[in-house]
Amino acid sequence: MAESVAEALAVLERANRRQASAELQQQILDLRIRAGRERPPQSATVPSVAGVDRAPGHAVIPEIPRREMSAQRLCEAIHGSGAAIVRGLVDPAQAGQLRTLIDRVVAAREHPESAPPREDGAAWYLRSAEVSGAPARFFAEPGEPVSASSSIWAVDSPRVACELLELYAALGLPDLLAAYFGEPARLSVKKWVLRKVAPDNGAQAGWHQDGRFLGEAIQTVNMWLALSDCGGDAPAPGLDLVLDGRREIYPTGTAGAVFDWTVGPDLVAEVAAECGIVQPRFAAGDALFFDHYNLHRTAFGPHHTAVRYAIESWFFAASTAPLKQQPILL
Ligand SMILES: O=C(O)CCC(=O)C(=O)O
Ligand SMILES: [Fe+2]
Repeated sequence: MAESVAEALAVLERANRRQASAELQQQILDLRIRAGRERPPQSATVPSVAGVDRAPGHAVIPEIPRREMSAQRLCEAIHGSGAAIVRGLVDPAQAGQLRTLIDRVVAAREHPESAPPREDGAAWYLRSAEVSGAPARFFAEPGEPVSASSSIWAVDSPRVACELLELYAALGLPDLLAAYFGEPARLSVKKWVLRKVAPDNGAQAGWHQDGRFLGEAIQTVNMWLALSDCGGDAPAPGLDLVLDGRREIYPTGTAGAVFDWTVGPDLVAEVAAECGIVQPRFAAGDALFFDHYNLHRTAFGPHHTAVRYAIESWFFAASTAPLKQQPILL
């Protein structure tokens, strides 16, 4: 990162910590989006995958104790089994605060008259001129029934995005990911998403690999942070994953697939016959790490009665971050 950018960010972030300000939050994010477009040269060494056991048949996703989290451990788990779980990455109180923040952002979008999108101290829901496009809509047209599910780009809430950036720094993610990628990591506008998923809302949950949309000439890590008790027998939907370290992109739109972007159930069954499907149970604050090769879907089932909150943060190796995804300086 250019020193002038780092200095400007440090000044803005210190000022926002001293006195929270909607204007500062917007400026911080704008600066990070502008700076995210620069591509640093690829540099250092990356963790070795030489000894990783890619044999299918691991029965569970490897778990890494929070204090033992390292680029090497993450790399071994992702390359070996397709994913890793870090329990209690965020403590339950902080997970609760993040749920409250997501509700506030959803309210600002849905009911701006009672939940102002902008207050002096908080840019709750404000679109930056640096951002283009829009996430998939989950809200109905006037007159249609309103879905309880929401997906909101984190950047559309500078207040929340700034808080998350501070959290990621406190967790040591920038250094951990730089060691994983061998270069700095970027977030992106399009793949940094606040999620509130309704139980059994009728949505078809499609098996997919994010590499299908993002391309394969990339290096990524997705940190999917559960903010609700979800998955498995929990009342809220989690994620279903194929335990697969093979790292190949499967064809979509075939083998009984409902959509052209999903992997058909017959093919999923074939792949899973060798490696198995897991429906992990998550507590609020648990994090799941995987990359663009992971085959997964949002879980759905009749036993779900509760809303699930989560934050999806796709990190890219800076030199491979697709400009279309609108990279953001981490
Ligand atoms: O939160 C979900 O249900 C979907 C998440 C997902 O597909 C992802 O993080 O790639
Ligand atoms: Fe996904």
